[in-house]
Amino acid sequence: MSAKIAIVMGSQSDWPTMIEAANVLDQLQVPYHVEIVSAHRTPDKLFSFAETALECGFEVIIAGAGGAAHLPGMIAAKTVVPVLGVPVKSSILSGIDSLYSIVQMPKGIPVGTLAIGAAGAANAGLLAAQMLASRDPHLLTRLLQFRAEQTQTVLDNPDPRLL
Ligand code: RP5
Repeated sequence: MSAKIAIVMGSQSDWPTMIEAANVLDQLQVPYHVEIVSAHRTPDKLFSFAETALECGFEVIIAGAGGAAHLPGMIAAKTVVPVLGVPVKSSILSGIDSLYSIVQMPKGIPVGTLAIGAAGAANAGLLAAQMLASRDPHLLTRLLQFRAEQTQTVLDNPDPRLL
């Protein structure tokens, strides 16, 4: 089955964060495409990736970047495929710069912005899967099972001192 989700990131250094999105999709058995696309270092590749995203069959793009994080917004400007932006935690400003760069899109070009760092990447994977699940009953079942297991884990471990 060809991938309907693309996970792109600005740098190899974003992978330890963005692997969280990949791990969630692996767990849910959802195929994905993964690739480094830098807004600043490979701007022409960014344009060609975004311009061909629809014909490639992508239905959601997860884009992670840090610092002056233009990647999600620039991809969103060049495609109508929904873009989920993940602010990667930067070393100097701890990802506040990434968050502000991604979340403050001007009216007309939306980017769905997640939390900074690993939680944001994992949630981007979950959100992307949820966006596909309305047309995939098997995926919907796996998502509901994921939720049920998560709930049960908390219920089974009520004493915080034991973990
Ligand atoms: C951004 O610059 C990347 O998304 C990365 O988060 C940040 C730093 O990149 P490297 O200098 O580690 O390659 O474009």
